[in-house]
Amino acid sequence: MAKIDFHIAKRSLTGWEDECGDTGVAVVSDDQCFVALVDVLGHGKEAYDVALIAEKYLLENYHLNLIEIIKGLHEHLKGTRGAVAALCRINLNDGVLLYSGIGNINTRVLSSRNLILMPRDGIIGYMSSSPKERQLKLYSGDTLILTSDGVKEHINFGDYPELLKGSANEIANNMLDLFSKGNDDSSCIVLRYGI
Ligand SMILES: [Mn+2]
Repeated sequence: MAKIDFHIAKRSLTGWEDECGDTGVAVVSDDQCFVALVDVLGHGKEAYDVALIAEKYLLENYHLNLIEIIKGLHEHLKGTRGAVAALCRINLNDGVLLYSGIGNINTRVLSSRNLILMPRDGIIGYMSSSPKERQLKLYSGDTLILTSDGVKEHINFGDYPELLKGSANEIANNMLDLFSKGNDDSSCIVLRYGI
């Protein structure tokens, strides 16, 4: 089974932990790792409250298939301001990564390759959209990075040769230090595969 190192970093725009509308979930169970990044629309206390609802839903339902999770979360968040989210499940035996995303969360696999996993448009809990699942294979040395739209989207990782060399914790925090836009909550999940 592949070893992994992962970390969730998030910062609210205001600096208060209970005013962050971004949240991340990571669960390792048996030979699988589930990670999800959620960005509730807007920011502040109201967004934080919805983020907690989404977080709880994901922690209770992470074992379902990704499409079911997104559909369930959509129902669960109806009546709220809505959210965008990206979900990944990684099989630690063969490196197969399943991905499904709705809305503006940036999901990348970096290594020798530089892959971007494209979400479908929509807002979970508000504007229904039919989620799609995509599959790819992770190889030893790959780094999966999810960022909310409070983080710059176009990053030339070649300009930051040291960035991907740290632990998941260091990479996630450096991503926010370097690339937070400063006008929204910002968050980043980093998962290093096969270290
Ligand atoms: Mn945002």
